[in-house]
Amino acid sequence: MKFPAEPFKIKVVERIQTTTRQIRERLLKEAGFNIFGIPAEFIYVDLLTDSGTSALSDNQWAGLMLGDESYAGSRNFYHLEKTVQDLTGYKYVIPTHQGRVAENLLFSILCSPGKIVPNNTHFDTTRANVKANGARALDLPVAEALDPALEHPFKGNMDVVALGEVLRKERANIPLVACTVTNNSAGGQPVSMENIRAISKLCRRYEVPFFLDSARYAENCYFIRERESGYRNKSVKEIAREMFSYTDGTWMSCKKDGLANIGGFIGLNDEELANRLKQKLILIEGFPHYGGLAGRDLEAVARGLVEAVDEDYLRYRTAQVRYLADSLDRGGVPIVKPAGGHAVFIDASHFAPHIPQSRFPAQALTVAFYREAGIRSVEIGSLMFAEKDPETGKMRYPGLELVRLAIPRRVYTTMHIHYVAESILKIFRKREKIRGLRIVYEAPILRHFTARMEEI
Ligand code: PLI
Repeated sequence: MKFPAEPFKIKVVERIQTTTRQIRERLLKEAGFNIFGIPAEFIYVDLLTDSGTSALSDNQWAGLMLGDESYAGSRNFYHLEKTVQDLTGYKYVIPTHQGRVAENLLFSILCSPGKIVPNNTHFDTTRANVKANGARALDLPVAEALDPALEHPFKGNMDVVALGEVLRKERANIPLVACTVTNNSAGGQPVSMENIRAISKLCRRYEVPFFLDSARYAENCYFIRERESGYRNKSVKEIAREMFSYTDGTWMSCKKDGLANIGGFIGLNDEELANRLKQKLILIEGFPHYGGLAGRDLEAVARGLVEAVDEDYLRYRTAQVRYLADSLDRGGVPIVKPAGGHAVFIDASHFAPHIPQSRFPAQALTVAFYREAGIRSVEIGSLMFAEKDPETGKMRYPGLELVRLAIPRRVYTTMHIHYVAESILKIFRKREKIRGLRIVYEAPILRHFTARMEEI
């Protein structure tokens, strides 16, 4: 087994209950076949997200006890500020309670109708926040990203030729260029330093600010070290400093590579923009020394950010994800290759080719995984992304129909991961029995969270 043992031992455990198939059937019906509606206590292995689901270390728990809940000037804020400055090199650090608030703040200041925000691939809340401020979210992934079976070290890259074209034609309408590391919506794939440098060069030439969506930057930097020439002897921290040095700012959901259950921040060098962000922050989140977080949470984030660049941790982390990917791949399950940093993505169009995109094949797999094995996963396909073309009225379907098995950090053991692999292989062997779905209720935005469906 190519699997480094966990570089930690377990000090506290949380019981998880097993359920019968009968209970799971009932819960699926009650939830309208939407996995977001299943109470977590009835889930055996929860791979819905790696966001906010990390296990804290003893060091972080100790930090929680040192929370300074002062409204202004909390020592935990200064600790967080110094930690972020040290890891990123940015001058200004603005805490927010999670990533999407950082997006909301930034885009409500920089975006307006007619503007365009290019990104390698926008995450769903990023896209929604760009749109909510009247602008257009433009995805520019490299062509390799759209071929799930293709092995390529940096499938998260942005198409810089396309970016150059857009900047040349639309410069006046582009308030910022973003790049998501790792590229969550395109399989958790990393972006190379070479690509980041090329994006930066273009942004500097056209004088457009360049921001990273750095939710999983530590995993991205670890992949750079492993896969890109010239980085083998550099520390993840050094790689991160170089990566951030090519940009003007970042927003980060610290619920991923901050190893925290809540938290986020914006880091940047532009003093005037930082001041505008802080004014808006006071309106929607709170004073700039806590940004919607308790002092104890600021401390957990500050400590988690440092633990997340530990190389023993990152080696185990990426190997655990790869172990699941390899186990599925060996059994013939079609997955996005290579394994991502935080998740394994199953290619539902090939897993269940008998279900057309209009009947949500990836969502149907999430139902099957829960029904058969109590595993919760998430759809990243038509339920999340299909939309009506405003001109033709026809449905536009996404290029990929994926199911994400996102692995929480430091939570599940090798045996849990093995259970997941074995269960999915079993379902794969009788895949023709999986049924498509039809929507009976949907909300106007971000419908996948609350849609209700029935089986066809
Ligand atoms: O969940 P938030 O609001 O802390 O962060 C939003 C967010 C921004 N960017 C990226 C790349 C994300 O992956 C992201 C949140 N991701 C979630 C919730 C996920 O399950 O992947």
